[in-house]
Amino acid sequence: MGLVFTKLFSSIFGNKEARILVLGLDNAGKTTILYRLQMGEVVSTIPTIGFNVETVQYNNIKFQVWDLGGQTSIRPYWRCYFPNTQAIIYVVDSSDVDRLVIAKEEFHAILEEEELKGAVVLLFANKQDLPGALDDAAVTEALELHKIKNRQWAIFKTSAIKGEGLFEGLDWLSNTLKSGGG
Ligand SMILES: Nc1nc2c(ncn2[C@@H]2O[C@H](COP(=O)(O)OP(=O)(O)O)[C@@H](O)[C@H]2O)c(=O)[nH]1
Ligand SMILES: [Mg+2]
Repeated sequence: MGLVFTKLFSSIFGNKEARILVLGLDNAGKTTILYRLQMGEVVSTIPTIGFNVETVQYNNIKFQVWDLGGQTSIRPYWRCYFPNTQAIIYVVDSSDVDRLVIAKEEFHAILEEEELKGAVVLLFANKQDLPGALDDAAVTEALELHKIKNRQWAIFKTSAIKGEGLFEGLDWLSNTLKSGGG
């Protein structure tokens, strides 16, 4: 995947600083995806009052990952990470049906953020290998994706463990960013 990543993303942003946020509830599979992409060393930091941010830097592109949900007091600190964000990759545990409502609320709250208004959204309906996992259509409905306005988005079925679907999603993302989205 490291090579694939180079191919897809090396020419998109030129020398411009770019940020791609990988977000979702804890246990969705975000960290697994980050390692799967094999773009470089994952650096883990706890910058302020206790939320963990994982960063992989690839040329001028920063991938940054943290868990949504939980404490509302730390949310204002998230905003430090919003400027220059071209894309959000939102990861859902498709087998965690009980928490889909929370996943939906967190997702739409993020989309409300002023500094993220221009960001393209790629959703991963992850953990498709697990029995009982909802498919992309069911996750689309549960997350009320039809409510997304004025933004390019797409959802892909993935299994981060098996490495399935990730490339297809990133391919869509790079093409969308190339054609001026984000
Ligand atoms: N079966 C299955 N397990 C997964 C998948 N992706 C992640 N996991 C597992 O789910 C757990 C949480 O993954 P992690 O990447 O730490 O989630 P994060 O909290 O979003 O960073 C770990 O035990 C992973 O091995 C997947 O596609 N299928
Ligand atoms: Mg993690």
